[in-house]
Amino acid sequence: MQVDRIWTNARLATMAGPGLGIVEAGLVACSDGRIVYAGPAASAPALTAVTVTDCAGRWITPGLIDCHTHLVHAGNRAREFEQRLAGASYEEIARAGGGIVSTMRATRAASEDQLVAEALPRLDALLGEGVTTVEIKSGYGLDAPTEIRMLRAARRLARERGVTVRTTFLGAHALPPEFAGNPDGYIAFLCNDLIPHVAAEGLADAVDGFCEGIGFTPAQIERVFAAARQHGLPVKLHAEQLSNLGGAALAARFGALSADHLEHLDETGVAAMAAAGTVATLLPGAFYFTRETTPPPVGALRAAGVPIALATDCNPGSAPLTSLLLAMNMGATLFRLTVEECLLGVSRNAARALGLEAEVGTLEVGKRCDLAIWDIGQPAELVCRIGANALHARVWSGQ
Ligand code: DI6
Ligand code: FE
Repeated sequence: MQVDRIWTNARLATMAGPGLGIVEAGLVACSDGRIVYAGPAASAPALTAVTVTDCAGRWITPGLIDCHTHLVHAGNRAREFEQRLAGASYEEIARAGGGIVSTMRATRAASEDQLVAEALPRLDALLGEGVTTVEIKSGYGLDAPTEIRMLRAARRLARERGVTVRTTFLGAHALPPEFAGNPDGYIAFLCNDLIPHVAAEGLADAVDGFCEGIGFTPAQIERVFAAARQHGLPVKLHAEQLSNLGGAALAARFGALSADHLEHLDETGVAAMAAAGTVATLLPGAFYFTRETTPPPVGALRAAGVPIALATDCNPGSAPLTSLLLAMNMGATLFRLTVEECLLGVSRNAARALGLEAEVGTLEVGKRCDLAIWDIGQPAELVCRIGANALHARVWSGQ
């Protein structure tokens, strides 16, 4: 068989199971940007390729997937970081007009070019660790022009770099000043104007919300989800981060791709997610940065068979984090996830949290040839080490 590229002499963690799907003496072959073989070299068909890369025993995993980020935004909130060090809480700062609304002001003032320029170094930090797919949310515009500009900037990032971008509309992130005292009016604006517009322009691949005391109520989120469904968009939700409002169960009722954060998730929520096949996306960077003390109920999620994903939550307020490798380390140390759970959480399960399980997330025939090639002796090193980057090479779509 004639193919475009072959990687030989590699050890594979295919993430296709069982466990990490480990293959010693493995080989990956690619044609037209797709994997045409991934497995033991000894069982491969006879192959000829234009380019053959000898991996010299290095490990190959699927390209990593960061399935929850707020990568596109303007400015930073280092000042609030100092306030929190001096004792103010995340919620107090938000209620005093800081927090999400302060990033909203900076983002509204930024052009699309500026948003792209500010996001690129953050994106490059992720790509430098082997990320090949990234989800990017809106939610710092909170008005029509800026929400649309954020989503366009996110789509543009995919043309600036070799990376797959999935965009998520997060209009229901915070209440903008124009609607002070009128959250239901803002929700009506989202449902009647902005979601139809964003859907018609093909700017969003999913719809998200922030279901929280400082965000929106389950009843308000339900209206957003109904509008998303009407326009054929899947949903996901920031749920149970600071308190338990039953957001995860609501999301599950709408067949959500994922419910995210989940520190205060209860058994009812776990059962609803398990029944709906909703992925639990855990964000240990936000847990760490806000100095949360209640970890998500990992044991209950595990017992119920809920797939677990891990992401950076890269945002200027609660997780100024651009390292998915560090997110894995925190998932293990802070949430006691196993190495296997961490690695599946940034590959196969992260793909599922984006509805991309048929496309990416494992080394399997037919999937996009997105690879991360690592200078390591065993996969656990990717989770164990802090501040190290063992990436040797990154391949997106066979390139
Ligand atoms: N939860 C979070 O952790 C981020 N958004 C959300 O809904 C924080 C966003 C910010 O503080 O800017
Ligand atoms: Fe978030």
